[in-house]
Amino acid sequence: MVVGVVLGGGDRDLATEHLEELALLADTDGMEVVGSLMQARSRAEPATLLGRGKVAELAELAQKERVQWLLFDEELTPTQQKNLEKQAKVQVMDRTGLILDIFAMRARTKEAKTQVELAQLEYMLPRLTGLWTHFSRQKGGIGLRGGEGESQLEIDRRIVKTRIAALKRELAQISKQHDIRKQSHGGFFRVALVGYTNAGKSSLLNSLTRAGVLAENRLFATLDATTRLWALSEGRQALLTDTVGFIRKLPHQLVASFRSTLSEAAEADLLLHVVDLSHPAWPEQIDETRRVLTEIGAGDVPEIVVFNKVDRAEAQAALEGALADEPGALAVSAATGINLQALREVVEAQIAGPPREELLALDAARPEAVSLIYRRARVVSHEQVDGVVHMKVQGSPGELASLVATLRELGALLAERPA
Ligand SMILES: Nc1nc2c(ncn2[C@@H]2O[C@H](COP(=O)(O)OP(=O)(O)OP(=O)(O)O)[C@@H](O)[C@H]2O)c(=O)[nH]1
Ligand SMILES: [Mg+2]
Repeated sequence: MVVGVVLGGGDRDLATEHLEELALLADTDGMEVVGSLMQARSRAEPATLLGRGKVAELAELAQKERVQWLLFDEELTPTQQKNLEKQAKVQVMDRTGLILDIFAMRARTKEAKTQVELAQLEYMLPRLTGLWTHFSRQKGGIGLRGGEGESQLEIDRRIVKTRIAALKRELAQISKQHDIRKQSHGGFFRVALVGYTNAGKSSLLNSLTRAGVLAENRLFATLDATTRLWALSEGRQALLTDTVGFIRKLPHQLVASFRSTLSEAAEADLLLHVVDLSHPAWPEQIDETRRVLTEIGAGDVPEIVVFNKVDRAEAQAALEGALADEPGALAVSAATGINLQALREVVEAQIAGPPREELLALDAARPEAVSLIYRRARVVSHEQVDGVVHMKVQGSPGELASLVATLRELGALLAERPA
């Protein structure tokens, strides 16, 4: 059963929409939603979020409907969660816990699995109390004899902390290997597909590059970044990367542990921000996506909004207003191919783009890098101070991006910033 709380005269329609999304998350996690309940309160009850009467009502409903989980859209403190479980006599999880569970279920690669486990343990650590027995049950061996006393708790905490440290080391190792792999992007212009979960990012990657990645009507179908070569006109190519989708209240533990996967967006030359225009909450989904992009350091990467699923009637109805709201946006359908050629052209124009200027600092002991710059961009100024060559260069965004990438690969670049 899904439960929502509207606090202090908040927007009820919005809360209903969030509750519907929570039900969709539950479905993705393999649960069957048997009912939903919404309560308006002036403020949260510190101990139980809801009032005593409402909790009793929930307990009764849960028993009648043989509910196994109460899912709260509101974030619960560890204490609230414990108290609710005790009083409603049924397991309680909040949106964060549910999202973590889905990620755990969907993780396939070693990296994704490590990232999810880290996020789960970070989430679990403050919730490890005598009453929170899921962990002891899961790991079997920990609770040796019944007593869930103070010392047992401390042992559990220590085990979790040790594991967290080990996972962090493992991830650091994996991300080092990533860095090596990333350097070999060969100076290609890099485009990343970003957006709310289920917007159609993987479908677009498939339609544009015949990638054959999994696309389905489930939340978080994609947990790993997939990169494919994207053939543009006149034999030119760019790299197109599919990324993990975002959602409202994406757990900060996940954002932190998925940093290396999410960095694909921060390091791209261009973001295609895919939006499901047939979804009633598309404006909020745009805001949420931009919020996460800022959080992961991708806020400054140029973005093209791509309204997807325009083959659907709901999207058609919203189209005119949406295009007026988001100047520069494009409406496409990954499913039917509408406007995909136009999307290609817009990206090509972006690669060619109006000329930009960059300031580059290079090691003066690398003259071959300096001459490379003269061959690949227009040099506006050039001076040398204390063994460092400072150059101001001009070129299209695509040219500059691939030039900078090449200089990095050569190990000759000391610093770089827009002029
Ligand atoms: N009608 C229609 N459906 C589409 C279109 N593009 C994608 N879909 C459907 O939308 C659902 C989600 O598509 P995905 O490509 O998996 O979405 P995603 O953004 O990769 O989602 P996550 O990986 O979960 O973040 C699938 O059922 C697709 O078939 C489209 O242009 N039109
Ligand atoms: Mg996907």
